[in-house]
Amino acid sequence: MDDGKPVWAPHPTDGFQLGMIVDIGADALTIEPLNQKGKTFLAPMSQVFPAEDDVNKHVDDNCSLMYLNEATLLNNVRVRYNKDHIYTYVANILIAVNPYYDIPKLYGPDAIKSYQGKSLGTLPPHVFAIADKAYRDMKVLKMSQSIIVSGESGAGKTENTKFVLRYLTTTYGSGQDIDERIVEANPLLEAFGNAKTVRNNNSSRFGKFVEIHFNAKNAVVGGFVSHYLLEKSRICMQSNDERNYHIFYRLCAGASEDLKKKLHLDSPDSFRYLNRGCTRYFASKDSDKQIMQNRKSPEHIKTGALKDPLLDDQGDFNRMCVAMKKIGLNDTEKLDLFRVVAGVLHLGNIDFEETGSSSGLHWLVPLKVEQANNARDALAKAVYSRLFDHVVKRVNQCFPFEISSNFIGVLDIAGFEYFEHNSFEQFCINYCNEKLQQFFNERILKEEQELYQKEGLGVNEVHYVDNQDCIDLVEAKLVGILDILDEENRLPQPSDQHFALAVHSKHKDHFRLTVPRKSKLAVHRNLRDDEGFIIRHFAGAVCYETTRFVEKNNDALHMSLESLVCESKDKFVRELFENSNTSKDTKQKAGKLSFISVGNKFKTQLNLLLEKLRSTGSSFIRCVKPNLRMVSHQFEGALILSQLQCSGMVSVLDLMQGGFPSRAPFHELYNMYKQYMPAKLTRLNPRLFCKALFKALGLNDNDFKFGLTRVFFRPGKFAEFDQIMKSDPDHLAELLKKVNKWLI
Ligand code: AD9
Ligand code: MG
Repeated sequence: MDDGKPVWAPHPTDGFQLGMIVDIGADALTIEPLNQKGKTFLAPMSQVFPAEDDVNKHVDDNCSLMYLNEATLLNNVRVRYNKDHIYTYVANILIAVNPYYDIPKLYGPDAIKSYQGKSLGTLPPHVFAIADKAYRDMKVLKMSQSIIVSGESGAGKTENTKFVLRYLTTTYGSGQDIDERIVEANPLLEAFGNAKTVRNNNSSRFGKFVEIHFNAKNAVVGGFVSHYLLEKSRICMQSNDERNYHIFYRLCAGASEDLKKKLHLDSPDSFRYLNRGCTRYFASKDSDKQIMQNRKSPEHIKTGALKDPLLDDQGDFNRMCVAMKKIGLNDTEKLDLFRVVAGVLHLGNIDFEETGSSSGLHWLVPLKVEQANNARDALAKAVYSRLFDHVVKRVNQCFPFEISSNFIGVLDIAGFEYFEHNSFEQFCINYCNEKLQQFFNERILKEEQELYQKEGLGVNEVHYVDNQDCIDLVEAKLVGILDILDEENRLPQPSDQHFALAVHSKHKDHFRLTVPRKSKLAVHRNLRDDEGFIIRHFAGAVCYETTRFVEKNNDALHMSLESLVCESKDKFVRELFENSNTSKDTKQKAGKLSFISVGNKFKTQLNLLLEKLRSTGSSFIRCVKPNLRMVSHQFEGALILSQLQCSGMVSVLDLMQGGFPSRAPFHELYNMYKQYMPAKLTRLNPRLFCKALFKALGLNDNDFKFGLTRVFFRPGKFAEFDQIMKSDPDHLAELLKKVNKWLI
């Protein structure tokens, strides 16, 4: 690298900065920043990268740069972002930076039209191009496709998912209600499953896989939504500056006077579950006390999250009602939903007093005040999560399909999470991300190298860390953390401490697991061994605090409450619980708290999802959050760099640097271009045909390689080739002459 040219060296906030190497030590380089002459610093060798000659140049596909590394990728993404080019390819992977404002015309009807039928790379990078590729692959390969959208909270997953759905239904719809319904289902799902958090004003608190189904003629025939892990703790309690699910506020703000009267609705301040006052009433656990102490003054509660100037609850209510109508919900169904939502709010306002006598609420009395409060909250969570299940089920009924040939599925699920305090929710979501990362590795890295090998290309092997050991640590039968937790849940007196100790004792020497006390990795060294564990994930080490793991892993209601709802006078409420997973086993244990495992249900769902993903062709969209302030035109390099690293892009770049990311089978090229060729040439077999063509085109030998069944192109070279073939008739005419001559 030391050829007198500037290099990229680490920078604490920008990610990388340009500098000159002024000295080379044993394992560190001395760097002089270009913009701070005379002021040198040391940088580890492994974190200094060659820079492109022109650092202001940007390219659509990062693979067409000379040097593929994390610094040139970050720089390319930065230059593009500053010009509103928020999308960038790394071969077939799409990087999408959240612009935090509406870029004019980026998603308009003209844009939608222009991407139709265009192969990847012929137009500027776009989420529409990925959607169209998935569609074309489905059609040509007669195989279902999936698009995996990932990224941290607020990175733009849900917005990009919606663009994919809109693109596919608009472009390849059947012109019937169904197209619109697939798009209009979103406002309803978001009303019940999204909330304002400190990271995103419209944060999805559940994961989803949306399938659009197509018939044999490749037109849209219906859809199906699967959902994962709705965050239940939010229903009863929210952190500072966060809100409960949108629907609660929207209903309070948007319901007609009539409806408000009927449902006894008032302003959100009057409900414990919305004014976040619930912890005041049962702050007996340390964690709750902590939360209470962190809370600001009551004034803050009034002006803060409840009436958020950024959110228009009333307008959103009306928009949601329009969406409900469009997807075919009638007034009764609508009222059913609203009634239960209001019911949850009223439930939250129930207070308990220690009376010593058996008067009061029949089902709840034998408990202490704290226990009764907990039971009330458990009931509220159960009712709301059943309601959410119902909403998804109802949405699925509005775009049914009988015959489907193939589908395109879009996965919108939270990315790797690493907070100051990490609990069961983060544990589950990070486990999920380990599985998805493995799938990504399989598709992008492993299969790629296997293909090179099979085709006899002799490319250097790229090493990447297989994370099967981490996945096993979580999901292996009996010894995996999920099973250890279930075992704890089944004990007569389960405890979070006992669970944490069991995890440590079963995995004493596991490379991926360590006790908080010993770790240099985590800020949580003050945590005791029976209070948590640290897992080394592919994207970094995370310390999980095991307080409440046992409680959060249990989906079962106290039997008395289960009977209460099952005997409800309200038919709709009864139905919500009718198909609940209350097994016979549960019924026999009447009176006791039975156990339904949340973790293992998620594991089963996840394994089904991965099985499905493995049976499809796949595309990846990596969403990136440019800054923590949620504002436009602000590129925080270091923050973005760590997201690119977490998403596994770095190993991809390593692979691409030495590899051939685009390829095309001989017969495909033959079919694609034979119409432009003279008869003499088309009589050749596809392989010879391609050889003749490439020779005649005078392509640079370094740009491609002939494998056994296909041609491989260097980063960015296939699009160039395709361009020449399709768009330049003069050149083509010249070419034909050459080919003829060469054949003779
Ligand atoms: V979370 O994990 O559900 O908390 P997401 O889904 O990754 O998160 P989301 O798609 O909700 O993030 O995007 C956050 C906000 O960024 C949106 O509400 C928009 O205001 C903004 N956004 C995201 N993508 C775009 C875009 N392509 N154009 C304009 C955007 N604004
Ligand atoms: Mg989202």
